[in-house]
Amino acid sequence: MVFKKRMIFVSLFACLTVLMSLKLFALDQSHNIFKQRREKLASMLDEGIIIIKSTESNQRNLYEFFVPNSDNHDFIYLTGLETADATLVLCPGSPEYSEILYIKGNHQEIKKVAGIEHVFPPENLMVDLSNAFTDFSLLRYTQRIRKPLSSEISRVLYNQGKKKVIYFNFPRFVNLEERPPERLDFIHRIEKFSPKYEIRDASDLLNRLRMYHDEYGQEQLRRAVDITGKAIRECMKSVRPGMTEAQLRSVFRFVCDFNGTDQLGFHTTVRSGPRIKGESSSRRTKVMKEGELIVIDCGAEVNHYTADIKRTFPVSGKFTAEQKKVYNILKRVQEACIRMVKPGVTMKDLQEKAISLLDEAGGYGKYFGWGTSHFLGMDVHDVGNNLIPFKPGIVITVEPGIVLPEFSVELEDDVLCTEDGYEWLSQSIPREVQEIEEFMKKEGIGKYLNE
Ligand SMILES: [Mn+2]
Repeated sequence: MVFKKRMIFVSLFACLTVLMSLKLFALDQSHNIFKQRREKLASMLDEGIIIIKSTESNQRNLYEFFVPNSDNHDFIYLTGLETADATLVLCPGSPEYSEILYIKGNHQEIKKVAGIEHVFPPENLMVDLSNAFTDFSLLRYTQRIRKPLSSEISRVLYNQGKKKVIYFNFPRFVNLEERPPERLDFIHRIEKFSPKYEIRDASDLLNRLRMYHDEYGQEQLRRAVDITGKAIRECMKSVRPGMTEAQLRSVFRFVCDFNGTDQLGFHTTVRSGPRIKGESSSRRTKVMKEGELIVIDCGAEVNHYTADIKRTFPVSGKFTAEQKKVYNILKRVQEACIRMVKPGVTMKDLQEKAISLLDEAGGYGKYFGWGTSHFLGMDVHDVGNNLIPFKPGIVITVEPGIVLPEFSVELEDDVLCTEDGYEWLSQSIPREVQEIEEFMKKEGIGKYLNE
């Protein structure tokens, strides 16, 4: 009897263990951030399928902030993978084949990272889609059995209505002077087969998703800001008259690399002395002189998320009285704008506030010639609709400046909109005059580089 009881107990325990491990496995899968993102995207879809192609690089663009792999960010956002020649197909209308990935490499590993069950080599894509775009009801029963995936996509497309809707990742920016990206050939080829295909831009859905950062995205941004802060501090400690702007840029890059960034989110600017109108300042190499102010505009990138921060500090380690006065005006204006950030506020509100405060402080509004804010995320000027009121999860920069003929002061900070206000991600990077001057007395690595 005792023995039996023990047996029952042991089997119960074994059953529980199995159940618990299954539960854990299920939790693990549902906690895959990329899977969650795909499910959210799928829930926004009213009909059709989504095809997202990875890209090696995008068109040469007209904007300095559009980094070479910007076009790949949708694919990385949804899969966590950055392999070239890969295609993600989402077919939410199919219970069995809602997510399919065509990609090179170790498929077991890929399944784990992306949380996708159906992974195939890239060469299967055209065959599978050719079958899928053939009317399901025209297929013989044997074809349906042998090609379950294609039959499923076909069934979904043909059952949903008169139009066969395909969402596709078109580029965000257009440069008509350059050859169009190759992936557009693929979508145009599909379009030619039937007037029933309706090709829509997946960015209409993806922008609405990507502009509100999930926990994972927020965490990567905090890490990117943190490393950027370390590198800026090192630049403050390292600078001295006689050093070139390029040398200070290399200090920034070194500290970022040292702290494990994958790459920089955009080309670093180090500008000493006044801004010159029309000059592209990102590749300057000028020697920095006593009495000048330096503006550094920079951002480390962590897991494809970038910071975007500006600090202004004196080459000599000490602000002049005039520099200090103007700097403090800008600092107060920027702070007031940052403290405005909360749900419901718009970018236009911040812009108007910045201009009016700069004007009140002594007519400085006319010395500020760019936008106060832009979205920040995987791209340094990230996707999102900048006309609608803020909601929790958006991350913006707040970056007013005062550009005088003699010198310019510029500050840029990264701010997350929360439920009831904001989180100032870059607040701890030195910005008070006294704090900067004290900090600059310390020895930095740049001071030893010419020994
Ligand atoms: Mn910026």
